[in-house]
Amino acid sequence: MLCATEKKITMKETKRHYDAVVVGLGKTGLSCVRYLLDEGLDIAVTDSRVNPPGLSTFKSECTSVPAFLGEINTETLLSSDQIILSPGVSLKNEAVKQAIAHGIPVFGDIEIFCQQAKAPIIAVSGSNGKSTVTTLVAAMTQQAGLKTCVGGNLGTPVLELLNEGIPDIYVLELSSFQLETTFSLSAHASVVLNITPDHMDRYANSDEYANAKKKIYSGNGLMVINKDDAVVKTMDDSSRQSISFTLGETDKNNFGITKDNGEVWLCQGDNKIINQDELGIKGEHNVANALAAMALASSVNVPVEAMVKTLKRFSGLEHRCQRVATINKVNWFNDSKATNVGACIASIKGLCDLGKIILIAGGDSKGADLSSLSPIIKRYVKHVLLMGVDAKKIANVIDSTVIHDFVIDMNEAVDIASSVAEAGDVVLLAPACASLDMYENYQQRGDVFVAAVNSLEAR
Ligand code: UMA
Ligand code: ADP
Repeated sequence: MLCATEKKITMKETKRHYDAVVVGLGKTGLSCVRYLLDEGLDIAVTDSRVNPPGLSTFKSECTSVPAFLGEINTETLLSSDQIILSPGVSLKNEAVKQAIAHGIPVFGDIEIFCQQAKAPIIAVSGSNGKSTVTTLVAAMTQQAGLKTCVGGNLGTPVLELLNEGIPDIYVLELSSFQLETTFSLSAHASVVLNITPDHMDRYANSDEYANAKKKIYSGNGLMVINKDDAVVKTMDDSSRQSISFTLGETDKNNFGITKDNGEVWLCQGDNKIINQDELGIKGEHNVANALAAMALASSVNVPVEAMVKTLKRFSGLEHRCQRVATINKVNWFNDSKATNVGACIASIKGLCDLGKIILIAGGDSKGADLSSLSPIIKRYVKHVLLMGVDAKKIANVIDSTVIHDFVIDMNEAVDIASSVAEAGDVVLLAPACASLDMYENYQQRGDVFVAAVNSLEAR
């Protein structure tokens, strides 16, 4: 795989033969193109979009590489020795299926990385908490003096990390999409943080989604297991080395919680490590994230002092349950990254102690079953403001006792929230949906929310 062919085949453009074809010209595709050109391969790219995001950079950097845009070009795929698939494209894509049927190897950037990486990998997956835990683990290993490279689904395509020299450790966030096309991963330590339904527009059922995530445990490294998650627990393999975390009492060398005189401690076995109140990140789900991060960091002997220092200092990533403002005793929170039902529920549970919630939700539900939102909204939410393509679908699961309104955009949502909020209430953007029907990404959605809230302050 991935060798430059010695013979040069000269045919007409449409009939050419390629060493590799890159499918998708987003961040990943562009990083693959650069990597493969550096390896001296004869390549082409194809993308179903007419104007994919990486196009202008590609045009300026790669003048000799043909690009087939507007559809994933079957003929181009069939004229290649191998296909490098971007995570945004499913293995079930018709053209990709045809290539697989012709015996052409199809894999992703993570697979190439696994074959080339010369340092151990800590790998993080799960439906929610991936970015938080990946960032925490990387901060802990750095704090312990280990040269750390961090990337993957978090944002930096993994092949770019190979340009940074050999570190002591790679910390990678891996999505189910990336894991689908990865075959050689044998991480030093890995975790599936939790499984709640997501991306049901891409998977036939939740088993298929969970099985993609399970691939993170391939190989023979340390398995970090969430004992509180029914699906993750079944992934544990008794023939392998494993360590667990739980929000309950713990045992032996595992990570969990101990309650002492009304205080809650995060522990390893009997060893109290940090008081919950000292964590920079808040909410029960973040206690689980902190425990998972410590379990992973312990696999490379990060000292407890480095873990504690990191957990005190790290107050969370942007767009994840961030307090934006307090106006007239109403707290405004941005959790634009709550792009699925599980994240929205965690968000509401994490903030419900502060006051009654006015929830801004909606967008593209990605085919999810939204019914589990119903009881949590009924219990903690007094008013819901709904936007986006699946606004009606959410409205259908809201109990009739909870007021809900449809809004055209974020400004209207913020205006209505501001007019109905009373002192002590919480206004929470936690959409339970992807943003792509209305915004470029979740960051832009969060930025628009923050700007609208700030404009209230200025009035
Ligand atoms: N697309 C097409 N046609 C194509 C190729 C892509 O329509 O031919 C669409 C996809 O369906 C998707 C979008 O374009 O909606 C982006 O896909 P991509 O594969 O080009 O994405 P990249 O820009 O390469 O970014 C990817 C990850 N995106 C996805 O998996 C959709 C980024 O994760 C990741 O940070 C980046 O690689 C670097 O590793 C983002 C994400 O949304 C944050 N991930 C999903 C999630 O977290 O839920 C899995
Ligand atoms: P991911 O990278 O998996 O999307 P993030 O760390 O970016 O996860 O968090 C996204 C959102 O998911 C958070 O704002 C929060 O609402 C929710 N969340 C984070 N950690 C957890 C967890 N352990 N369990 C459930 N929900 C979580």
